[in-house]
Amino acid sequence: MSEAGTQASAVTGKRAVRGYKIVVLGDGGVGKSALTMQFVCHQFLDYHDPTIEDVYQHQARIDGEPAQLEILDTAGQPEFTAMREQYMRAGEGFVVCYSVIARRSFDEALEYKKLIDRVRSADTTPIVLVANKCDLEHLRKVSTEEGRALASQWDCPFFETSAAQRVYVDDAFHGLVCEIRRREGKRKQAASKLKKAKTSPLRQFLRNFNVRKKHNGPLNST
Ligand SMILES: Nc1nc2c(ncn2[C@@H]2O[C@H](COP(=O)(O)OP(=O)(O)OP(=O)(O)O)[C@@H](O)[C@H]2O)c(=O)[nH]1
Ligand SMILES: [Mg+2]
Repeated sequence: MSEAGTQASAVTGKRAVRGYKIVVLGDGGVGKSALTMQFVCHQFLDYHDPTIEDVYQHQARIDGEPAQLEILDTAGQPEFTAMREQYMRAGEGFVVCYSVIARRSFDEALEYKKLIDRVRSADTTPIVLVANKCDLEHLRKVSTEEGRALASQWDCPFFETSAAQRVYVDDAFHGLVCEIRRREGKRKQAASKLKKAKTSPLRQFLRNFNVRKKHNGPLNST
């Protein structure tokens, strides 16, 4: 069993575990449900039952820190995509998937990213790019280099996965949590810098100086 499954109960009850709202996106049939099922239940879904919307809860220990993941497995089929903008607003991080055997799904991944950027109007949304079905090498239509180049353009981690063979599945989900934490850390650092700047010795000096001036009147007055 992987680290994700075994260490979950060890952290329960000690202190509040940080929750992460994760959304799995991508074209129909790329393997979103299969990846999610492999990650959460260690089972391969070997048939295609188009998803409308499913939510999974999963506890894991990621980089030594406990995490409670709420994973939303979304619909790739266009007839079920009415809620798309709502969950794009609610999600904290996104697993954007395509299939290495379907060129169209790679183009669709770009469309999903555009939509995320439009809905969230920020370039700091945590994302991982996932190229699934890498076990089907003989049917490959999208090269590893193309995936890597796209991820570098998006400034996000990239994983080639196989839900069928459980290749890099945990890494992709864990990678997203690390990405959320990294960006959160950056935000906190920036906020604390700003706070420090507001109370810098120079600001303090100027504030005191202005108070003195108010009390004593202008310095050159006689
Ligand atoms: N060989 C192989 N087949 C896979 C892999 N992942 C998924 N599949 C198969 O691809 C088909 C579609 O998988 P799903 O997980 O249902 O795809 P989905 O993205 O959830 O599809 P929608 O819910 O319709 O959006 C199924 O028959 C899976 O068994 C993989 O890594 N390798
Ligand atoms: Mg599905």
